[in-house]
Amino acid sequence: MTEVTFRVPDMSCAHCKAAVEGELNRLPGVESSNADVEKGTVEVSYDETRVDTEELEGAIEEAGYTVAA
Ligand SMILES: [Cu+2]
Repeated sequence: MTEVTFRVPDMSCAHCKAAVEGELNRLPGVESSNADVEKGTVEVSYDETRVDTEELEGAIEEAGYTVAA
């Protein structure tokens, strides 16, 4: 299992957290995700043989948020 942390500064409330985690957790290969609204970060634990960081970023963007570089 691999872990990655994305910076997602435009999350602002519990709904944002639920939306981001919900999209990530739908992806095959995502073990768990934890969005921290205060810090503006999203930690994802995933199986790198099944999903890559581009797909993870895509899911965050699909939820309506921007991944900062
Ligand atoms: Cu929100």
